[in-house]
Amino acid sequence: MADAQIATQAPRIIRREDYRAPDWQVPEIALDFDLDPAATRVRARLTVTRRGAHDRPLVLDGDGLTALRVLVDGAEAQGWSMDGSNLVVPLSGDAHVVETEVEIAPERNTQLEGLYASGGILCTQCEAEGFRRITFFPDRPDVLTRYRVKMTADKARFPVLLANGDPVAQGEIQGGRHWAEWHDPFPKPCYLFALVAGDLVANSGSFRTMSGRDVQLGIWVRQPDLAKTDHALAALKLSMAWDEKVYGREYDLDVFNIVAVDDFNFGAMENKGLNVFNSRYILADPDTATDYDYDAIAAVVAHEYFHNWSGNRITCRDWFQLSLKEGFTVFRDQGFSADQGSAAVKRIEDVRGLRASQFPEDAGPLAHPVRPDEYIEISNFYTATIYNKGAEVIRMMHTILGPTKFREATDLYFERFDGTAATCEDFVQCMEEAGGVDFDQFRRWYTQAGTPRVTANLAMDGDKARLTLSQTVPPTPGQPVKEPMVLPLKLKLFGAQTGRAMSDEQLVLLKDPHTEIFFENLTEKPVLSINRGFSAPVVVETDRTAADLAFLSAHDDDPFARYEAMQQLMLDTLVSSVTTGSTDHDAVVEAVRNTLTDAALDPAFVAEAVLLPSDSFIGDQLAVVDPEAIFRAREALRRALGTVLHDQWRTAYESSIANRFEYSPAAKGARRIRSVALGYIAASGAADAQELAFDQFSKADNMTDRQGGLTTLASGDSPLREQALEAFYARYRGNGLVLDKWFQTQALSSRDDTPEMVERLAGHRDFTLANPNRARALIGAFSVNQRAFHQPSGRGYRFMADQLIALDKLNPQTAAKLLPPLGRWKRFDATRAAQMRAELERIVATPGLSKDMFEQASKSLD
Ligand code: B3K
Ligand code: ZN
Repeated sequence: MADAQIATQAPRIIRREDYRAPDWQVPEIALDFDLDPAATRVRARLTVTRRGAHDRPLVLDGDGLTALRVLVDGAEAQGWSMDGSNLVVPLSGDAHVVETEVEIAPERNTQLEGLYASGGILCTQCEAEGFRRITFFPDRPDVLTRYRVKMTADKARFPVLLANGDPVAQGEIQGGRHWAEWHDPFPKPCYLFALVAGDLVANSGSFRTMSGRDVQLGIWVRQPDLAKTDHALAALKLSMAWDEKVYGREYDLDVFNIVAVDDFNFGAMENKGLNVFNSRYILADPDTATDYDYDAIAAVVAHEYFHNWSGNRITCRDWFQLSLKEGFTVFRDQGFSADQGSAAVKRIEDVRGLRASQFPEDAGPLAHPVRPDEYIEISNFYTATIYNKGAEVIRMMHTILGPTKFREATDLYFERFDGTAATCEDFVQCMEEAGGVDFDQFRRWYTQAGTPRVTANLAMDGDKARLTLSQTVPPTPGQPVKEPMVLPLKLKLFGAQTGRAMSDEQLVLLKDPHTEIFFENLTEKPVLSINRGFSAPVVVETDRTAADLAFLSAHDDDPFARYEAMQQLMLDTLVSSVTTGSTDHDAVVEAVRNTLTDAALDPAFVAEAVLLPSDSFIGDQLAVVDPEAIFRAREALRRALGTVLHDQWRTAYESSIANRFEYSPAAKGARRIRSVALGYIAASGAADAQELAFDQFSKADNMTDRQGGLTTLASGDSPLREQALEAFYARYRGNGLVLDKWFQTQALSSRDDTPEMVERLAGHRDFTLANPNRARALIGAFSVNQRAFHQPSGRGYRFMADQLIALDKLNPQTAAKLLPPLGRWKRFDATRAAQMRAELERIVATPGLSKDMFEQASKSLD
């Protein structure tokens, strides 16, 4: 671990308002790597030019580096010094060549930032500030540089040497070593630098761009994984074609390589021409990957590819602008995925994800605007707010402008800012100019944190109706008072008797705190369908009755709104069970029956629509979360649904049995409804449910069905449970990605003994904190298992804090990312809150805590 990462007393706060353009630019760099896992020599030759009239020295960021040599224009540099971990070089002229040499030890890099080793592969991760752990450099995204990279390594251990751009030369030298040189013609910030050295093989392909250039594609993995790369390669080609068709953007280099590694802090990284991926987002075959995995692989491959324009060709001026590339690129990958299968199901999944991760973030101690104003550690800001709320903000602009003007606006943005480091403001201005709109007030989406709440009440008066809309934005840390937002709300009225649409869908831009909208000449009582397609990322409260919601769940012509009405009906029922003890399940049961027996519906949609809201989403609706009561209420409703609709679940289960695995939207939908039906059959307590699950588990020819069976068994208490877990372990013990599922499935179990079981699993021989996927599979999954994590004894909190303290010593970034569930103490009763706070205090008091963890834990205590 590098000492420089350790927080001193008061870590420095970086503020957006302090932004200043760089003093020195670096138009060119030549890097020379003498690669060795234990000791890698890095020589850097920077051409630097003074920017503007000033006499400030060149300051090069470093983190844990010792300068072995510093040269200026070929001679030993005079008067250079260290300022903390940074190298300061006084320069007299306006242009110089500065050379440095350092030595680093990739195999000892457990933070997985900078140059590190993963399973015998040497690879890099530089975003956001990892390049400074490789060499001295102005490590900020507004310094754009052309890179020439030479790598020399042992040929037997590292036969493949890759870097950004195109390969330009290679050769052999004595002692079994070889070298390769790559050149990237596109100036880029250093966070997009990458190199990989390893014993790798490629699944190769090619893509002809719309202007007729052929691009060589390679998905690089270790030999045994080669057979699992076809899906990723196919997804890459689809993404390249989609970006041409939908955004008019074509790839710009002659090669595009992706490398998969097992140890990675997040999903993947969009380095120019050389994406590095967490292997879980590349490797797939039917035996080891679920449909969810297949979809996620395609989405992440697309996301990283799309960054080539939204992120790389146009990058961020500073890290406060992170959502400029991330929000926009998530919006783009969502569009891609929607076009590959069911757009409605994709929207449902995305909204569910937003509610599961972003809404709680916006309501908690770590809430921050889409464009934050300050941070201590930028790695903590790769959040659901920056990514997913950021994507919703782009989506709202798309909704307001309409597809044609939106495309004109993105064309303008790409043309105007290509090759530069831009800001969120630049993007919004392009939207305004091309769209002919005024986004003055809309900009608050970038500055105000918190999820807006809308109330909508529809009152009937003769043949007229009045819709009253109000909005508020709750206070968040540092922002006690909020201004009204611009909320694009799609709405429509349906006749309660006939089910007919009574109006066209209209887009209302709610800008004021209160607005009234009138409807005339109504021939029957209307039912309100609002925020259709989830047109604004807000919470909507209406005075709609259970009957209204049941009606919409059966008759709305927007599939998302149908889903939403059903969710609201379920949520209202569950909240009233928790708060009043009511056990009236009839409205939900009948609505689910209607959906389940509606032959016109896509089974994939049905499977989503009949799922109950999660424990934690139910908790989010309550003033104080009562995990036990929520769990009981949800289980009771599940049992009622399982029992009353027993025959329908059996029919759904049996009619969705496929004979052979196929990855198609229809086959995926069948598998999805099958596992959902199995869950309800088990919830009914049917005598044969566990056998049925075991049968599905044992006979499955694909991981989706196998894991579906295992998930049901893992929450049950039949002897088949242990048998299945053992069989699964024995079958996949050599496959890390599948073992992650084994850990995760147990951590998500609804059994009473899950906390003890998770503690035992943390001592399992296959558990390690050194691998981020494994840490997330056990600790991350456990922390979102609401009832288990919040068990009244507080042992879940203690366990979590112990694990986070241990992980922080190895990998601060991944540890800090896992902290938020422990920080939400304000949402719980006094006893739990005190226990959670005590663990947060223990974390903050840990000697040598990273600044990553310090920021997350100390902010959570406020
Ligand atoms: N840009 C990277 C994320 C980097 C995270 C650094 N802590 C992957 C992505 O969003 O595409
Ligand atoms: Zn991204």
